[in-house]
Amino acid sequence: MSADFQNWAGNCQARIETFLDSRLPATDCVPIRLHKAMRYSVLGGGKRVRPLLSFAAGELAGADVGRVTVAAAAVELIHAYSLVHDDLPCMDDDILRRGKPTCHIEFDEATALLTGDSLQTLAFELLAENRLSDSAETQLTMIAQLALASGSRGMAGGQAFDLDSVGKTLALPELEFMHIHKTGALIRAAVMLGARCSSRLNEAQLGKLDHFAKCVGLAFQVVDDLLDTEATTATLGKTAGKDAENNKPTYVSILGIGQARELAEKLQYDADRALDDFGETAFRLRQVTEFIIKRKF
Ligand code: GRG
Repeated sequence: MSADFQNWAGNCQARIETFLDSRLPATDCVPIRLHKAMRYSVLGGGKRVRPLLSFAAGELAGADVGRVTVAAAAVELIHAYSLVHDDLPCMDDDILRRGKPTCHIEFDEATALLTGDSLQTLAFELLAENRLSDSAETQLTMIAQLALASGSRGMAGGQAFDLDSVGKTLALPELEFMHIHKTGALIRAAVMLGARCSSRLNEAQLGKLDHFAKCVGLAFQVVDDLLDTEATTATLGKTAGKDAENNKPTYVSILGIGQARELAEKLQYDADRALDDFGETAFRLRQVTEFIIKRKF
């Protein structure tokens, strides 16, 4: 990645870290164990891919960076909650996340459950108590969009489909349906909330951004499946090879490594085409897409 992108991404990551640090309850605030677990699960780790997408979409739309920071933080909190719950014994039962013990290993299962719940509600608290748009109606649309993306018709629904698919053979459209919900819905919300912090884009432009985000969401998952096969636990900071171990259908198990890599590149191409009308204003979104496709962890 270019030095310019690394510099920009580093600034975005620092901004989101500082904001989350300031809004997560302090560890001397009761209930202390829960607040420690929340901070443990959110701060000091992760690639912050979803916030990067929000910031890049916000830049394209000419949005106020303070507003985008709130929206990006809300999306990241939902993401962090999903990881904490996904690692629980009743789901993926994992012991390593972001290079350290998962929340329920470091604390306990009940605390991990409450941590996920509390991160989720904190996300909506942030969206409700900060001004994100000049239009109150748009702000409500943003809140509804994140709720829809997170719930049973979005991420949680995709997770239910995923749990149900263990040991089964899925056709490619079924796998795509699962990932459009499980991973893609939140990535779409990250892009759209960032863009909606400005009122400059019309519905047709928002539609193009949404199509871009859909392609990127799927590409993210294809690359995730490839990394689960090709990368090591040390590089990923989470247990590698879990999909095959758990007998889960993936893009690699269905297509093989070569075709899965080709699919990721085709999705990157489709994502880029969706941005054509935005010209140079979309260059950060193109860079974040490149980062998602080329990442090694
Ligand atoms: C428990 C409601 C509920 C949902 C869980 C998204 C999800 C559904 C689970 C996450 C498990 C997982 C490994 C999914 C595959 C794609 C994914 C979201 C990977 C992790 O995201 P990254 O790579 O993680 O952005 P970092 O740590 O960089 O933030």
